[in-house]
Amino acid sequence: MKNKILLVEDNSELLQQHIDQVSVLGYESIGVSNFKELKNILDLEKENIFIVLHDHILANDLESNALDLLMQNDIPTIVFSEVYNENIAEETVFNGALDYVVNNEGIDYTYILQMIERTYKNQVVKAIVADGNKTARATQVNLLKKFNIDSFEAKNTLEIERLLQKNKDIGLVIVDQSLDGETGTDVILKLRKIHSKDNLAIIGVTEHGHSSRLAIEFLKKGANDFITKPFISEEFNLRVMQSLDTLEFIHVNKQSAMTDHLTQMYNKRAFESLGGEICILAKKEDSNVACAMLDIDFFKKINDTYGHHIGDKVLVSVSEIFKEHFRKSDLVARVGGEEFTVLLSNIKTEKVVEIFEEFRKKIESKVISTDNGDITVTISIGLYLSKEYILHNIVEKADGLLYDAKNSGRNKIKFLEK
Ligand code: GH3
Ligand code: MG
Repeated sequence: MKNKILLVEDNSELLQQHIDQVSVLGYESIGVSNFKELKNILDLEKENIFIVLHDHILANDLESNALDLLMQNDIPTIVFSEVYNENIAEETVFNGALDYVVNNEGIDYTYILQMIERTYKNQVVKAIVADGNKTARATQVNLLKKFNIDSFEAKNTLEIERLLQKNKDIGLVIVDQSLDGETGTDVILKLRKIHSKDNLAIIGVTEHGHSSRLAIEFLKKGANDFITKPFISEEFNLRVMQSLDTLEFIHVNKQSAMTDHLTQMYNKRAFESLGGEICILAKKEDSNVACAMLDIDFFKKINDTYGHHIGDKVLVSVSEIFKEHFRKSDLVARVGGEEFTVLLSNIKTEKVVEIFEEFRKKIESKVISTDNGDITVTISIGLYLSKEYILHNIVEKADGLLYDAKNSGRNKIKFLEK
């Protein structure tokens, strides 16, 4: 991913001020103060720059040429100025800048920093522009491109659905009211039956001079937002930014609600939700499901001997072995203090026993270094393989087997296939 910010500023004091401001976001920044330097930097670093901050008032040859050169190179550029001039603002954005930011009491970095963050993250977001009119589609595709968003074009629900199925990184659909044989409101209604508001942002675009009734209909049918034609690109950008920020906020919160803070593994809630999905899919495909309950042996003794913080360190070390040993497609979760669950489907008997036996050995041989000396732990495992698909029941069976493993000496697997 491109990760550098380019600052175009002829005043060295201001340049340093901008560098200090953007450094809080953790991106690397490069400054240029004349046109020659700009050309050299673009030759060397073009592939690494995701945004440019460009001072509007520049003293030397930068003023007339810099923006043109940046636009030729398709690099998202925010022009800022301490003096407001409506004509210049419009002309600058019209000529291809992403935004024109003004503040006559010094530069307001809050908004600029937001734009920088969004433009950076947009590198991994894709969008669909659905409009019956080719020119209108092209205009919006261009606007999104300036904002670092790659987009696809579509004319109806079928095309949108095909694109969504093929490209899981699509986060935004912009739907015009006039499409090929359909209305935008109908399309939104259909899309919302499959794609929820917290997974896919939809912005409805009203027709020229339309009443606010249509905007209301868009929102009622499930659009996250709407925009009224004719719009200026700044408004378009802001609405896109707002929708994507909200989507991301929901995603981060969801992730956090499903994650165990100490180990960053899935928690019990995530296990129940994702485990349920694995069972439904396995049933559909008539695959078997393996469920393992794992519990660290005599963990209480570690806390009692070394203290709770060392116990935590042991849990983190064990979680790292889980992450390294199991595949991304296996569901692994910390479901209790020192208790873990693994769920995998479509697996042969010998293979599943081998996987867990290897894991047991890895835990046993791992030496965990702490301030209080080296620690080793062992783990007991209950493993149940079956064609049963009710999560609660198979977890209970695996739990019973874990109990047997504990009672028959610990540091072992009790396996049952049904
Ligand atoms: P067994 O072999 O029978 O499983 O014995 P055990 O000592 O591992 O099991 P027991 O259930 O008696 O004790 C589990 C301990 O795990 C008690 C609890 O304080 C500790 N524990 C639970 N969650 C955490 C945690 O997040 N951090 C730490 N350090 N300890 C925890
Ligand atoms: Mg235990």
